[in-house]
Amino acid sequence: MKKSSIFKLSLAILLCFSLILTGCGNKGGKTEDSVNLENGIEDKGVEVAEDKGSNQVEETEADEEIEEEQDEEVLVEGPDDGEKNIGEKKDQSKKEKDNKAKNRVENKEPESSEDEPAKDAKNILKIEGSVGQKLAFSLDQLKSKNNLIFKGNFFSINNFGTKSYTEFKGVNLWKLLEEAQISSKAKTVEIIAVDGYKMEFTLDQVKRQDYIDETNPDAKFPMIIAWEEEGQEYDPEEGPPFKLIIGQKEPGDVNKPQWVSKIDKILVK
Ligand SMILES: Nc1nc2c(c(=O)[nH]1)N[C@H]1C(S)=C(S)[C@@H](COP(=O)(O)O)O[C@H]1N2
Ligand SMILES: [Mo]
Repeated sequence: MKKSSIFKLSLAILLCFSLILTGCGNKGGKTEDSVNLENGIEDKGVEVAEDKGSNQVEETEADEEIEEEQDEEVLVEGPDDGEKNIGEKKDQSKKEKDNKAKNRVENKEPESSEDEPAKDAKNILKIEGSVGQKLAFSLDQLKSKNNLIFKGNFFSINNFGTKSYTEFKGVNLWKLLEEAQISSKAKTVEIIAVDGYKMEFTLDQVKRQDYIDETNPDAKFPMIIAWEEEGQEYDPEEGPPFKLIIGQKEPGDVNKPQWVSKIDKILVK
């Protein structure tokens, strides 16, 4: 009697053991599936991040207009759900910053492996297209244009509605283009950055010398190519030390996305 129950018990244990083993086999399969699934998600995550990155890089005036519309929506929604929007904005700007940091790293990597003279040659501001004279300026050459220099505290709104003031020093873009003998047939001016980010402006927009700061009725700004921000020159190791700055066209104008950092070229069309 005892012996047979021990036998039954060991049979049961054996059965359990083999069930567990089979179970493990299935589990193993599932684990593989879930690894694949995770990879799938990870891949998608990377794709999204890359998409975002390239969107940002290839931001055009049309995109910017979409951003402006989105921003208007946010502003309209604002009073209804203030706190939530603020949270979302913070989250979005963080993502934006992360993306920018990512872009920066990606841009910097190939540079740092190259030799010094090539890097210096890269940091030249070019003016090309419908101009009587193709021009190219080093930072020092641009800084020596005393009669074109403008310094001011620019008010800005970004596409998430964040407002700020930033002091910039640089040259008056329209005066610089006059110096390059811009063609009387020219229609637009495109500002192109080394990362592919670009903004196109009509000639009237570039000529305008009275961009506003919605918070300061006395302030008037031209479009400038800045080399100094908050009293600090841009680090030439991080790319061309030239940034296009524009004030607001009218109150509420989301002007910050129109700024173009690390300018490679000004193309007159
Ligand atoms: N070259 C370059 N310029 C750029 C961008 C960019 O991704 N690349 N982003 C634009 C956007 S969306 C904004 S809001 C502003 C941010 O300006 P900041 O760098 O002074 O914060 O830069 C603009 N200029
Ligand atoms: Mo932005």
